[in-house]
Amino acid sequence: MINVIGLGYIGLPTALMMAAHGVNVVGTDYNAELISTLKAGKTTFKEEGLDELFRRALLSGIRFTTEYQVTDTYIVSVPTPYDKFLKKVDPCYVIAAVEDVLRVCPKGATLVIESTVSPGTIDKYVRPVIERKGFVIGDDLHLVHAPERIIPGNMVYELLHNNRTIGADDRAVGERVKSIYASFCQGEIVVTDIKTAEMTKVVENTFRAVNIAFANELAKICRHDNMDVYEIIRICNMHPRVNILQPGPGVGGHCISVDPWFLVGDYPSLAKVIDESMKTNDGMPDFVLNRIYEIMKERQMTDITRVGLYGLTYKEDVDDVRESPTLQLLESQERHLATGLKVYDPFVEKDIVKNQYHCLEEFLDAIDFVVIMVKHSEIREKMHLLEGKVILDCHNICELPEVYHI
Ligand code: SAJ
Repeated sequence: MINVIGLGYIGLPTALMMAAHGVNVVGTDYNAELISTLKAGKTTFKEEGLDELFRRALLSGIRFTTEYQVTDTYIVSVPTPYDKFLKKVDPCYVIAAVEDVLRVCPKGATLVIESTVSPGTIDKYVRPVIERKGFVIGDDLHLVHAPERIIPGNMVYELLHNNRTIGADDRAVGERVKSIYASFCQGEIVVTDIKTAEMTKVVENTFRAVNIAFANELAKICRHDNMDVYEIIRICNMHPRVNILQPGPGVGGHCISVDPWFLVGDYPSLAKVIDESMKTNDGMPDFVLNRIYEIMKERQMTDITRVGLYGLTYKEDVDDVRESPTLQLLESQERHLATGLKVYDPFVEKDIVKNQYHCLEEFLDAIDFVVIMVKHSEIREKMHLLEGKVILDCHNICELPEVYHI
């Protein structure tokens, strides 16, 4: 039996996927409310294919509880927040979960950590916790790091098809864990050591962050000299060895906007390109705010309350608002002692910011100037509703005439 600890954005789909493929799974989370929602047969966030996977996992007998189980394999998928000021990972939830596993696990159990951690975290924080409790790693307990790689918005497909990395001290243990993941994963599963596995995960997200920063920097250069960044990127990408990403209003989510900072925090004098890239991405919401003021001036608009931000989530067609560029833009506006921007997002049902609307038509009636912060399918399908508005399109998705870009 596998006990998956932490049933959030990664732990839940992983537990469901294993169960749907015949693995005996118990999901544990300390959040009793979340467990009762799952026990009531409801998923806790929106994701393509998740409800169907949930149905299959229930049929296969998955169980949910707040209790840690006595079993031979644990998968820890708890959050790893980062300290914004120190730019370092905070392993407190991982450590707490490991301590709780140690309270119940039998001798010889395997502990797999899926949570993203910075390189060296397992050596520095996890091993000492295990050793302090009197466990001999490799004998009483086997340690493995299997970082998750799935992308919100396409999690179910990527769980099935992505290649995976398993880091283990002992090759045989790595191979055994590989066979568990192979119960559902159709991609290649590489077995390596723990520190390499930690580093690969952070490097993958850093690669994407640096490349998005490059696109954002190009957007700024092109804005400065009135060139069309999208046309330039489109043409450059026709070169066989060029593949530039897209500029946007900022980088959100709990991964790409966070993980690269671990490298800057740990190697401040070495991670120069990464540091600059992260600053470029973090500066994008402010850049958009300045564009809003610039366009208002050009259109002789003075009332900021007639301006609306479309989209609050960190990217399209997900309900996750962590590190969202829209939230960053609103914070920045408040720091300048200004407020009044209206906001709407079809995926955010609760009120989380001021002046938030829950109906697209009402939102549009209340504004003259719309800023497309997130390219949800909804706005792509209903673009005609924006006719007659001043439009700042941060994703180049709007084909109406006279649209402004970042
Ligand atoms: N973005 C751009 N321009 C682009 C692509 C993305 O501005 O060309 C922005 C998005 O709008 C969003 C942010 O970047 O705000 C991040 O979105 P994303 O879709 O690139 O990635 P995430 O954060 O949803 O998921 C990433 C993935 N990592 C990589 O692609 C290397 C995923 O595979 C990881 O599992 C996930 O991080 C994670 O959990 O670490």
